[in-house]
Amino acid sequence: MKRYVDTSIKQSEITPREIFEDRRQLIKNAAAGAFGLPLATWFSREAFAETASYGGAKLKTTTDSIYSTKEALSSYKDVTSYNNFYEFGTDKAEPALRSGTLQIRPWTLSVEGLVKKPMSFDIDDLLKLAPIEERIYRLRCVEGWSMVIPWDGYPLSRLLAQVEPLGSAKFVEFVSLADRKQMPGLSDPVLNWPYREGLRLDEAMNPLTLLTLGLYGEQLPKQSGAPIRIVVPWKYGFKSAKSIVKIRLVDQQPVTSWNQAAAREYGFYSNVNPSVDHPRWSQANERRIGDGRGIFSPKIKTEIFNGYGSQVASMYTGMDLKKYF
Ligand SMILES: Nc1nc2c(c(=O)[nH]1)N[C@H]1C(S)=C(S)[C@@H](COP(=O)(O)O)O[C@H]1N2
Ligand SMILES: [Mo]
Repeated sequence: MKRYVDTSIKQSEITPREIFEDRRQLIKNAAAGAFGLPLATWFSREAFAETASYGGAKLKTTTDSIYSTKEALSSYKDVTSYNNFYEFGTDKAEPALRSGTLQIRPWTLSVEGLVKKPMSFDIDDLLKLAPIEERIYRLRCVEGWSMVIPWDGYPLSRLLAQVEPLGSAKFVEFVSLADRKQMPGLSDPVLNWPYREGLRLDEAMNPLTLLTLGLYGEQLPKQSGAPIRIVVPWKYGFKSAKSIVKIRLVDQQPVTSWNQAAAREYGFYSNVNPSVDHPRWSQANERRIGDGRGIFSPKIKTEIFNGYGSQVASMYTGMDLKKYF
């Protein structure tokens, strides 16, 4: 695990976190059975309560099953405690432990660039802009694991319609918040901050691309990208930018943080594709996290476009997916 030397954190702020980590160790020991069964169940409920307390208010959602998978859900606990959110550290446990400093109100999302009507939206207005649907999507991380998550949001196209993209707009750029005071991971130059991602305009307009405000029926927990993130289920997880503050419509393919960090490893398209290996590992299989089978979860075969081919493959006809990986 990576160690942080973060000079932006005052001594007074370190102490509670260390206490918290001691407590986690206690909970881990308990979960491992060190204190016998009755206490172990109490401690694991306690661990759940601590991650759950990051969650926001309840959302009123409708269920639109045509976009949802019927596979077993990854547990709320796994969805909110095994995360990639490098602004809060590179270890999977760190976002849940360290994102408490993120300020999610007030929050403004600006939508600008090649649009007829550039607009800024307050997060509480975005919650009311369109009916919120619950969609159960697979999320496949480029690292080889996946989860099944009930996301709450509405198609990004609903937001883009408001600003009226110009004919010259060809791509959409997403920019995440980058504030050292709120995000301790920014002291690590592992990525070029702010976190930036992008899609081609037709990908952004695809009905699967979800402007995401919640999960499991509540507003997004901080570690999941509160208060607003993108979810693009047919692409590797890193395309789904968290805690975004800006959406820009542009005429050139935007520079993205992961592509900038290692262009050979993380292409702009990054469509899930079992037949295009990552330079350092195979992408043929994945391990499903949080389906209740723990470490006994068998490897499953990764599907082209993460199983969403019937809805997205036509956007790539004639494209060499090995070249445009
Ligand atoms: N801003 C930001 N967005 C991000 C990341 C990140 O580090 N920073 N990690 C990405 C990666 S690699 C994945 S797999 C998903 C993980 O989403 P989850 O933690 O909600 O499962 O978020 C993506 N979005
Ligand atoms: Mo990822």
